[in-house]
Amino acid sequence: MTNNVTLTRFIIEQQCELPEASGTFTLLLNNIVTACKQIAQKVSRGQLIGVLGSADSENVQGEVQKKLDIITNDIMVNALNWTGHLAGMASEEIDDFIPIPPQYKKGKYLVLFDPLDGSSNIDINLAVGTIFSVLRCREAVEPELEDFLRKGSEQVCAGFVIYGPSTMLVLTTGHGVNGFTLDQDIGEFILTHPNMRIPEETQEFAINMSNQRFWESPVQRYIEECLQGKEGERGKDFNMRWVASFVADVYRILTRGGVFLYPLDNRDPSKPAKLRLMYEANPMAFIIEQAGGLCSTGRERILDIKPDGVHQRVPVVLGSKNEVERIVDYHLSEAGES
Ligand code: AFP
Repeated sequence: MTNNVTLTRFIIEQQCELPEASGTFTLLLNNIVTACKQIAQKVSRGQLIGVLGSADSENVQGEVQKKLDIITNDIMVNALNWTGHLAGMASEEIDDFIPIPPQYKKGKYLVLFDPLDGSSNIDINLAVGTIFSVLRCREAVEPELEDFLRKGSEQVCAGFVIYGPSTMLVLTTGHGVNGFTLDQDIGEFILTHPNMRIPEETQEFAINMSNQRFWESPVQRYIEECLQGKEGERGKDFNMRWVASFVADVYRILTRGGVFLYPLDNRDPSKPAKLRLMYEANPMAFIIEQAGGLCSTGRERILDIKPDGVHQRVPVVLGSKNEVERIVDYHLSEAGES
């Protein structure tokens, strides 16, 4: 325990180190965190308040929505739209970006979020989470789509809250990565994991093996070498994990290293990738790089991608630096580029 530094104290102390800071960002972050506390309460109550199961509707991705997908989306929108800090929002659950209602003052930030990542796990009581990304926006204008389509390297903040055995917030504003545990008794996030760093080496990979026949050859090669263990090319045995909840797999990698792959696959040519760039890959890439790891599509740095849509999907390879570099090398050498 680090002498009970609350999130509020932590972000105000960070703000004090930035002479140009107006305090607006600190207030915005506090609003986002308050929304996540409300989501934590709904998720933990589960069937006691009848929020599990399907909503019998589809989102813009054509995916069946869980009741909690809709409930958590509404919590995020209603916790942020009145604050006067935002020019607009975007959500996995909503087709177009979300403008600020005319009765509220607009601000200079955009927030993009997946309100409940891993929601296919909610009915089986596995960890799920909220992922958010904060961008700056042109001031005193109605935001347009182009204002949202910024490279991940332009994010001013990224974070996620994992609703697991503990409710934890992982946050970066570009000055390292810090983890906070929700103290349910006082309703405050407490700094418990300062300066999180990812080991450069690992012996643990995360991938959905059921898609193996659809992968490109560099990924086939990498996973095959891992499976060959110490008798094979790698000379060491590997362990495998797959939670099918991005926040849970990423949090594990932040705490003990590892490599996560959701690669391109040719299962459905209309959806060659699964994870969404703007509110899943980009915020996680910012966090992973700030913790000393790497995040790539296999061919290019995620944070360098110029988005062409709010719901654009990308292949993701992230985690321990040396493993990601190896996987990228396999992709580039196959293309004769390394
Ligand atoms: P859901 O939010 O629909 O559960 O999707 C979760 C997710 O986007 C990401 O959190 C997981 O890493 C990935 O999908 C799991 O995908 P598979 O179910 O295809 O393994």
